Amino acid sequence: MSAAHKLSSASMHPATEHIDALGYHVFENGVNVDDAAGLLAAIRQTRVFDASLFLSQAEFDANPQYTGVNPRPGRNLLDSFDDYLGFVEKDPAIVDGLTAVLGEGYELLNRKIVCGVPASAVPAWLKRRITDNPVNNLGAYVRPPYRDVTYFYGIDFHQDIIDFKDRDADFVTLYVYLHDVTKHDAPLFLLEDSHSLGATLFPHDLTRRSGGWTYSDRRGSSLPTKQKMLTGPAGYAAMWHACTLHGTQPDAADNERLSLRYLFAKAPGATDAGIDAVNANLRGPARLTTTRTDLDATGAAQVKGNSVNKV
Ligand SMILES: O=C(O)CCC(=O)C(=O)O
Ligand SMILES: [Fe+2]
Repeated sequence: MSAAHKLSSASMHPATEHIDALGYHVFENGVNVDDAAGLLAAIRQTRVFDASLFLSQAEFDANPQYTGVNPRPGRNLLDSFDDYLGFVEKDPAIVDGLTAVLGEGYELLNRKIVCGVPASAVPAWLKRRITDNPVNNLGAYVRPPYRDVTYFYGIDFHQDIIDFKDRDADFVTLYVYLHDVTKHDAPLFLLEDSHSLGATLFPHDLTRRSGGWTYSDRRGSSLPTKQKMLTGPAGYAAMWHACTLHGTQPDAADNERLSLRYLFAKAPGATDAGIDAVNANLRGPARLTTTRTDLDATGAAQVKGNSVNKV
């Protein structure tokens, strides 16, 4: 932890310390690997993760819909495995870490399956259309019954608060890998300490430097940030602050990457949450009224360009 950061002794849990100092925390033992493999097999039973996921160009162009294309209550494949999810949601180390950071009574805000779509599964017409878009969430192009999972073909560096204008960064993202993720499986890239400038507008101001990036908040502060690649075995679990910059490159492997993505928030009124101590150390705001400028009024990309693909 840098000398500039101060946490009260009540906040001295490794998960809180790591999120304060670096913006993320890796759970040393992950979650049960056999349970992760079992869930992965069950997910793979539901569909083939290939080009059959997608609308044809003519079908898409007849009526382009860019919003309402993500999992939602009633159309969320992960919810159908509710009975099975104790291996994550009740794992003692996960519960302990979340309780330290978010306080007793923390809440599940959102959970879903994320698929990193392999290059081989993306139709050529679609690849041409989306190359270098900053956010390649493919939901708009996916056949409606399959929109119970979120599909990415890379996403530029962003903060997960991007989806929560007018909300404080009082939540964390928990990611769980269901199979081994190497550098070839579209691993998450995190920018260390990037949370410390608080919430900033997407697309972010990042300039490449050796081993990482210079990150500016466009408010007069900037910092050098190291890039951390999250690779690990099945059951690997990590969580990060809502202002921690992270992204993925398009999946160059032959196989899809299937992961679990959870958002957990502090309970209203919790007084014992480490996140409050972390946020007191931020050098910028913990919330924004506008979080992104890359979309037009229909939700289509109106900005091209992408940093994470230049890593
Ligand atoms: O899984 C990915 O490819 C990136 C996803 C991500 O950053 C997110 O879901 O917020
Ligand atoms: Fe994210």
